[in-house]
Amino acid sequence: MNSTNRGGGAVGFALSLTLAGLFYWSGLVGLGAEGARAAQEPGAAKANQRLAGARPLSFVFFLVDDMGWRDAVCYGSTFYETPNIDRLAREGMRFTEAYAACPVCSPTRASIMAGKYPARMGTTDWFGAPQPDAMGRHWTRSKPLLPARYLNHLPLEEVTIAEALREAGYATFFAGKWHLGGEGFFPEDQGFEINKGGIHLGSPPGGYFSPFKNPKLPDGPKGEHLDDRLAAESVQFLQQVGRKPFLLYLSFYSVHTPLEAKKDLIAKYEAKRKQVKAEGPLFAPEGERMARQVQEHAIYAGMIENMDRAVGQVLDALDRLHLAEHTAVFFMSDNGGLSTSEGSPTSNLPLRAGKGWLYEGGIREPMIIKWPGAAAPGSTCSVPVISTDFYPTILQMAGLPLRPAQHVDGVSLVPLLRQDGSIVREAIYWHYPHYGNQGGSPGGAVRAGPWKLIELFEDGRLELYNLKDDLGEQHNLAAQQPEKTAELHRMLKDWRKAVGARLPTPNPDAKAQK
Ligand SMILES: [Ca+2]
Repeated sequence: MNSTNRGGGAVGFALSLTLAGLFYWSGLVGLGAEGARAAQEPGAAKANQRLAGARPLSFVFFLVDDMGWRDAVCYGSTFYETPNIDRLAREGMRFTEAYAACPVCSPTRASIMAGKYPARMGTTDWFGAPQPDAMGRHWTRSKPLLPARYLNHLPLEEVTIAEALREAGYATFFAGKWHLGGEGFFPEDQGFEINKGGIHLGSPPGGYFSPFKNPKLPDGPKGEHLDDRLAAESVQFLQQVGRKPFLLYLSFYSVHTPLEAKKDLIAKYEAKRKQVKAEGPLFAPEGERMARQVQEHAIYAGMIENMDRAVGQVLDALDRLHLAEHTAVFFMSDNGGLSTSEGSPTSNLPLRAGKGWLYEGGIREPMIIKWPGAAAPGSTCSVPVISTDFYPTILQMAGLPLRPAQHVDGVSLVPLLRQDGSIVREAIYWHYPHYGNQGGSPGGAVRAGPWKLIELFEDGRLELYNLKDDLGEQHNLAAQQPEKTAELHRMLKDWRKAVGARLPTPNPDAKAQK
């Protein structure tokens, strides 16, 4: 708002005490010391909230579309350039084993909003994918299974994280890709006061350059880049939000197809590509597809860098407006990098496969949380976590009461962020009863400790991997470890029953299998 708010609650409180004159300095010192103590103690968010005039924590959530686990320098990319995401990692905690709830878009998005597994809500495929009774012309029409029917919107009955924060007095702003339902189910129907560009579609209707052809985002000057526009809208929101706590949810359309980037960035990475000396082949077989093995796609690299710049514009605005110290920043992608179809622009190596697959390349994500004064800058966390966890984490960070009946599949990450405790969770589960456009077949998976079991529904095949020894999921241990395999399979089946997961059914039009 203005410079008198620079010091946050302590200064505001102290200034109000100038009216009382006599107690001005004692008030300032007393509150400052208490605030400092509270910031070092567990539950500091709650303690801070109790301080008269203390400023509640605000939230910025960056959700990138289709960004792979290794698509940032801080996650090991040597081709892409991501100085702003890397800066965020230096200022916060970087999670190395963070998962999306699904290997495709909408289900993961729903899991963030609701704190529930997609299987529990029935939102198991990307919204717009063909339903089982509409497979007539689909490429999977002769496959052994008909996919499960899925719900094609996030139900209004779900109290989203945006609704929970709005009820608590937060300003709520959405920009970018929604893909959680159409008319009646837009961001403004799910707790966001402002919606810039969120519609039913999963890719930008006019591509990445204006005219955007987006009914929720007026076209900009011809050629304006969508990332730049979404960042500018976000910055404008920050300039106008005043002292109200806020949720700014910047959900990039990038780096989803269509593969389009600014000319100068393409040229930059075309030149860089010529210097890349790839060891081994560019592509290797993955099922019936070929998976990219080397990051060297110039357009995709340009998309990554442009998205990263947009992240930087918002981070810079937080600094410039003196909001950064009161704002937690989240960064995540909704599914793995696209490596087996639609141009196969990235490689997720050392992870196997990519978007649309239950292997790690499809579900393991870059994930960073910056929590000023609480999460150690530059720290990392290797505890497996999942996109359902954001909901209770944000509530606890804000000092708001948890809603366990809502975020039933989430666990608050606050003890991990504060490095003063651990989280209790038996396992993480996935259920994708669909044929992915990227070549994956219907299946489910469970991760418990280092173990991961994948069940493929077409033939009931089970694959067991020890991720500690075999991050690339190259050695199926199911035959060697029958007891572990049976244990995890039982857990997966019990979980499916508990959440009411829908299964695929035999396809009467299936081609006879050999
Ligand atoms: Ca996606």
